[in-house]
Amino acid sequence: MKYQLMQLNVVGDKRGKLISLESHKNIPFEIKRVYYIYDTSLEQMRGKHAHQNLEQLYIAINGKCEVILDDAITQESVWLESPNVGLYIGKNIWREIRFFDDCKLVVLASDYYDENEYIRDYGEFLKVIKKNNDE
Ligand code: T46
Repeated sequence: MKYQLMQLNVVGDKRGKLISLESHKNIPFEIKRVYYIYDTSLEQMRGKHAHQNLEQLYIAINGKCEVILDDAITQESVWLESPNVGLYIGKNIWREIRFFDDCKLVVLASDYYDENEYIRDYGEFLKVIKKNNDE
């Protein structure tokens, strides 16, 4: 499964804490886009898709969230609940996200937004993975 929990270096002093994110230094891709999700609801799951060409890093800077990751063979659940932990997610991983405690999720992405590279149907996702494996 192409995901990794990454510990982010914290620079702290009596004024508070600071974390810096830099392409190809502590982030394993070039950051082309940053977006964030907030005002999240306990009842509403997000995600339910995979990306054919995108790598991302999730950071829960407030609250917590559960990310369910699926590579078409296994499903794993990862909890994010600290601003100094990032979750790297590679290409072709189906993900579903549940939010708790007013979670604010910052996402770094390796490319600009492109709806065409999303796979939003789980059956289609399984077909793409099978095709990739057959090639
Ligand atoms: C992911 C999770 C964590 C844009 O216009 N620009 C953007 O950069 C993004 C990410 C979305 N949008 C539009 C597309 C939809 O009309 O915002 C709307 C909501 O997007 P979506 O339904 O894809 O939201 P989530 O939370 O299900 O998924 C998003 C990302 O798409 C996805 O890559 O990993 O956040």
